[in-house]
Amino acid sequence: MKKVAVIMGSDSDLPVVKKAIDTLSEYGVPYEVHVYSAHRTPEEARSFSMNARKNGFGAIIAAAGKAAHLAGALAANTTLPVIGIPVKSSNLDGVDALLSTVQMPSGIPVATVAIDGAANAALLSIEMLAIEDAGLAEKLDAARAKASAAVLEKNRKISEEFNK
Ligand code: RP5
Repeated sequence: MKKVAVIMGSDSDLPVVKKAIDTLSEYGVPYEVHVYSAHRTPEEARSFSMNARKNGFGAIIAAAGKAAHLAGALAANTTLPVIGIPVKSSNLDGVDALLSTVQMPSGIPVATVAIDGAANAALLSIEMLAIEDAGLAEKLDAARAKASAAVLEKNRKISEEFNK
């Protein structure tokens, strides 16, 4: 199976990024986690994404806050899909990072999830790997079925209480 790269701009992003790591672990998807900053370690960030495909990665998750250009900088050097997580790490509550990450000019896409949306970033990367992996697709289907059943059970309880 291809690996997923989880890159964060700073170790201060880890509490958010942890949900992505946990989700990848739950699904048994192999991953690597690194701290590479687009502005503090631009060479390392560039080198990682340039070599990511040949190093066995299938997708890259990039988490950054403030003037968040990490996802775009990684996307500039690879044609692997890059998923950006805008991190809420500033006085602007992550809106700065959201706009920086989502507003990529044409030609270099970054699929952007919600502010601090690390679990969805991991799920999206898993869906990408599941295009060619039936076992992974089955796990995704099972998780959706479980989530539906949980909501229906909540509906049953609420209906019992209020719809007499
Ligand atoms: C961004 O600046 C990082 O992704 C982090 O969200 C934010 C603050 O970084 P630190 O000053 O905590 O290292 O580059």
